[in-house]
Amino acid sequence: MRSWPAPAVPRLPDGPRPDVRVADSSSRTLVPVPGRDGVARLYVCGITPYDATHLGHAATYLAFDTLNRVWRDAGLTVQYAQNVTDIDDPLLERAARDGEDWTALAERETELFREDMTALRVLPPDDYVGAVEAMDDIAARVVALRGAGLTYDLAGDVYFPVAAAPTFGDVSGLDREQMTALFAERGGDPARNGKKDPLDALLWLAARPGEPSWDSPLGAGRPGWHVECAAIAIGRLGPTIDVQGGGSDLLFPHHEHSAAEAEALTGQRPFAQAYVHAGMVGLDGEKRSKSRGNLGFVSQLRREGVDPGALRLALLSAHYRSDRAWTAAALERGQERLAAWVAGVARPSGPDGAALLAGVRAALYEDLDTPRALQLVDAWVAAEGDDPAAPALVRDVVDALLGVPLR
Ligand code: 5CA
Ligand code: ZN
Repeated sequence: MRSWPAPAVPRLPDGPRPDVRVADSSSRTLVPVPGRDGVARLYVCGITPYDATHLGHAATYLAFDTLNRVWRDAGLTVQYAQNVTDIDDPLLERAARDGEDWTALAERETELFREDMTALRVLPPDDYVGAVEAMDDIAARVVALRGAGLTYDLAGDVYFPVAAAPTFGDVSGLDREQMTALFAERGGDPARNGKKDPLDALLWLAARPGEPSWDSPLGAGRPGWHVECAAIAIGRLGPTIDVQGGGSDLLFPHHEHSAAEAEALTGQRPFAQAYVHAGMVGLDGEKRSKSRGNLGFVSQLRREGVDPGALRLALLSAHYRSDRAWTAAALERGQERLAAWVAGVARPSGPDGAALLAGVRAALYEDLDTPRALQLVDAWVAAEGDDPAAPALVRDVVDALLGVPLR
């Protein structure tokens, strides 16, 4: 698929740089993600294109954009792949509800997402891959699993048995009861008769009347959700990656199952060095819900004339891992901040710019502490100083690491 245009990223001067570390949901520790051979491999789960881009989506993609910018600043080459779940039940359900063709819905929402990401200056993935365009590859992976004896058939559908994954549960660290509850909530089918284990997940869904399907050696049908991401990640980034990213709603079953299926396919473990999860953004009072449809959309705020830089600062003002409410006050604070920072870098001189850069690096390299980075820039703006090179440097720091142009 077409990705979106890359914004320019200023190169920052050398200086002290700690190791990049991120919170890994699997080990529940901060782990260094320095990449191998100077390459950092990043897979971030993309949208299901029927309600893009709400502010929760935006917050999650900004978190991984910060990681991408930090890695580049650290001198690593980043290989970044992202999918688009452009065929799945929720998309078909929304299209049916609105009497719209599902392909038209998916194309329109994907295009809107590209426009929103461009406006927010999110660095584009190198590989932006739709499930539909990857169909043959995904089917081939399911065929490979079947050839290895790691699947079973149920009334024409193909399942991945969790019994084939010796470390199933290690990504999320959840117990069986918790897994079973979440599986039912998040698209699984624990109660289906004939499954060997309630937690087994669909790899291939045989064609249903009235639903789209694709021919394959498995018969006509379409892929399960988890193997879509496993196949695209392996196909584009190789057998193991540095970071598997997404919102915390993807921890189980999605990332648990896609890791198990990827490991079954490649024989290499762990699939990802770190499983990194952004917190859920909701409306006041319903923090933990996905709040689909009523959370507000990036495109709507853009239409209202909100500066995308202010929106970015508002979304980065909380730590990416915290579940949080979106409020009008956060946006106002982002707008005030942007104005103050623009004025701050327009001064003929300011406090020590190299010290600010070192501080921002230290904050962001340690689990993407954007609230701390924002406070450091606030403090720099609020203080006086006689470093004539500082305003231009701080402008570049904010542009390169926080993605906000100050002009
Ligand atoms: N297509 C799948 C992933 S393969 C999917 O979850 N799509 S999505 O459109 O529902 O979500 C896209 C991304 O936004 C996912 O990483 C998801 O975890 C994240 N996300 C969804 N809702 C929120 C929210 N309210 N707050 C933060 N992140 C969210
Ligand atoms: Zn995914």
